[in-house]
Amino acid sequence: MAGMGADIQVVHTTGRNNCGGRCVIHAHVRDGRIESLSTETPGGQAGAPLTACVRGMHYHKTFLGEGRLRWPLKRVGRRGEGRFQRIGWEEAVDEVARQWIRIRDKYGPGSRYVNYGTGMDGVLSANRMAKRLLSLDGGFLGYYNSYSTACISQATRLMYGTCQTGSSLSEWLNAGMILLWGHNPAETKFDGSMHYLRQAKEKGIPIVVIDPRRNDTAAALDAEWIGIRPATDSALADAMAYVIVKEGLQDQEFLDRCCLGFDKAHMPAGVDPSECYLSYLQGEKDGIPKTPLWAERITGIEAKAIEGLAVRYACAKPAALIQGYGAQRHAYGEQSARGGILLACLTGNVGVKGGWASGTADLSVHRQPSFPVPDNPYQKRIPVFLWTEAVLRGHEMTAADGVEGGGRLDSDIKMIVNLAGNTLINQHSDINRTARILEDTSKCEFILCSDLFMTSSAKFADILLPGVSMLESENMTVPWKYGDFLGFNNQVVAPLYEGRFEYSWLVEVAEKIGLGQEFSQGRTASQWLEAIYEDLRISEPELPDFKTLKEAGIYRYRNNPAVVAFEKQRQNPESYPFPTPSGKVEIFSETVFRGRFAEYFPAIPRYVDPPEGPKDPLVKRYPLQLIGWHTKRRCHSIHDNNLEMHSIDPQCLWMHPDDARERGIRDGETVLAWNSRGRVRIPVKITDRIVRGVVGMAQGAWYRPDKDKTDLGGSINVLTSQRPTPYARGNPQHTNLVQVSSCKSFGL
Ligand SMILES: Nc1nc2c(c(=O)[nH]1)N[C@H]1C(S)=C(S)[C@@H](COP(=O)(O)OP(=O)(O)OC[C@H]3O[C@@H](n4cnc5c(=O)[nH]c(N)nc54)[C@H](O)[C@@H]3O)O[C@H]1N2
Ligand SMILES: Nc1nc2c(c(=O)[nH]1)N[C@H]1C(S)=C(S)[C@@H](COP(=O)(O)OP(=O)(O)OC[C@H]3O[C@@H](n4cnc5c(=O)[nH]c(N)nc54)[C@H](O)[C@@H]3O)O[C@H]1N2
Ligand SMILES: [Mo]
Repeated sequence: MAGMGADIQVVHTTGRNNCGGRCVIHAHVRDGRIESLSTETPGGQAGAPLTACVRGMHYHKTFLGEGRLRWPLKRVGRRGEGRFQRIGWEEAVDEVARQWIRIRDKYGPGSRYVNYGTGMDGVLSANRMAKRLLSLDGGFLGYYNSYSTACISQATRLMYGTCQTGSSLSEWLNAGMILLWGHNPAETKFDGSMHYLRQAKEKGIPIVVIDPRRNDTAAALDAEWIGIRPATDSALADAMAYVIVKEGLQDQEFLDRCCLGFDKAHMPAGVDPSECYLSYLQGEKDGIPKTPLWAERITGIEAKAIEGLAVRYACAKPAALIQGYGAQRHAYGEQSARGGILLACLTGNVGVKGGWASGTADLSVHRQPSFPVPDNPYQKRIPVFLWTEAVLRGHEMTAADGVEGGGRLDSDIKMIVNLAGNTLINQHSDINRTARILEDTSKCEFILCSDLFMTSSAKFADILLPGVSMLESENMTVPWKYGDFLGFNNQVVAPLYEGRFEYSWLVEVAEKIGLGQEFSQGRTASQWLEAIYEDLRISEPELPDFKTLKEAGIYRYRNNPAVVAFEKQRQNPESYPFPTPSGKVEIFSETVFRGRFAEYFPAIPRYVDPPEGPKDPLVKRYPLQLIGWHTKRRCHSIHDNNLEMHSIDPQCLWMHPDDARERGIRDGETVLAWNSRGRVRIPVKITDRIVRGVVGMAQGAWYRPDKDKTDLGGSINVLTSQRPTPYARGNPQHTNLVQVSSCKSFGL
């Protein structure tokens, strides 16, 4: 792991945050201190380079900088107030073990919950380690879904039966056209996406970006931008489908052979054929053909532009419609995701080189290692977004709330383990509501947090433990999404203060509750990494020995077969059915049609007006749609306390010039954005890079309330809602209505 030069030692390592990529980092260390970081230069690597971006190059300044938690803390004030007292590690471990058992015995194992948190996105994830111990000692309430892809993943599974719908990114270079739909990899990375998109541009492949903002990707690639009203993507998809069918440009052969429910002739037996998608498009039941003009009124995109886009996409042959996750983190996010998949099927771009099946587009060519968690003896699971509901009224929650594993939950959540995560407050919706729920110590009785900093979530801990960053501990990393490598996260410097890697104190908790040997199997964290790696080498024989991986910090696989998703299914659907109940791509879902969702969730990918969308009567009071996005200068909330990063993308509210003029707002002034859930004070940026009627701010800024609970940090989750999406029960964090005024009008 180390190369020597004068008295500088170079340690090769990789990042482990959930930031859309992994970077190769060379840490230059002298006398146990990091002097600087460097990274690999692009060019010459097989596949996409892993050159660090601005976040990676700031790891040492963020993680070893100001404000680190120094020692274990115990709450002394009201919960959430942020008053703590220093305690020793022994007392902390004692208290954790005591509550762990007390709560299990009093309320049952299903009252214990490990909160979503992705600060440690390595093989040794603090959450998986905690789940291992909980599983060994009776179980815990599990969750499914993520904050990232709840809607798109459920939608993709509904239509294709799997989320493995991604092909090799090099296939983009075979496309006749690329549509980036709610996708902004110039900021969100998605591993090597920009590497291939830049090559596609050089080849002259037309690239179109569909987004309420002219995002950084559109700017970087000088791509055509189609500005859409948020949460209306499936209306655009419907109208594009309408045009494609009207012009006879659909791939009828693929639809007939591989899809269910497009037209009357291909509907499941026993279902009224006019429930099919084509009947809906033509307005057979509602009398409304889904024409470009119909969609113009909903999406704000001119009918002519919709027509042109539809024809170009259908004629490009093959074309890649690539969905980010931005259009699905919405109130009817399932439908925007299904709309993209529908278009890929309609144009026959599934299972062909240079096409793209759309949907989640997961791709795994190599086996991914993970830290072993034994089967959870308590089998019930909630949708991850509903954990606040499970604190409030878990004992009432059933399948109607998305509970899996049978029946009602046995208990409310009484203990939360929140390690390396900020979804306890900052990253979950409706911060004011969440805070009210957590402040009540008679509801959730014990909250355990570990972090590096006093985040808004950490303030809600009863016991708060100081962790160690990626520069002070070891881990192994896998690609974020598409990548052909395995990374090693080497320790570079000694732990700061009394910080400890979560594994080491979890072993002590395990010992206290009599499970030391079962939990650790006698291994240190390092030994676990080695054992997991050796197991991986059995199925990935080209991997080098452990020492070689560690020294290099990265291993790039040589053997990377090119993948085209669903190639076999397309060629021979009889022998290789799609993994859905019908064996076909389910444009019409009988599961939905006959299921308990049918009342409020359609069986086909059609547009539905979402709550807090542009047609909600609430627009009279809150006339602006508010969206968020993932900024290049943070990984969620990480780096926000690194002031050096602020100038890279100052936190501000994007607003269209006409909306600003109507409100007498000037560029750069501080405004108040509010709705019934909360208030944020934030400087405004007036720009025609965002469509009219829409405002937006990057998600992840630290919540900093003043004494009236007005947030001064620009934290969007003060304004977002906890209303789950209809089918996935996902997070609708980009669908919000707000009003914005100059602070001056309030005398502020
Ligand atoms: N720099 C950085 N990169 C990251 C992360 C980070 O925090 N920072 N986080 C990583 C993680 S965990 C994830 S899950 C991914 C998230 O990846 P995404 O969810 O794809 O990222 P977002 O920025 O939320 O959304 C992408 C784009 O969708 C647009 N958008 C919003 N609403 C709509 C809509 O209604 N319709 C359309 N068409 N577009 C819309 C946004 O303006 C944005 O430009 O990013 C990963 N990469
Ligand atoms: N409004 C809105 N909200 C969103 C989103 C959105 O688009 N809009 N995106 C959602 C998405 S996609 C996601 S994935 C979630 C992300 O939600 P989180 O995973 O909660 O996001 P982070 O802010 O990255 O939180 C990581 C925490 O871990 C800490 N940490 C970092 N490294 C270490 C370490 O080595 N050890 C320890 N102990 N702690 C560490 C950091 O200080 C930070 O507090 O947010 C979701 N929230
Ligand atoms: Mo995410």
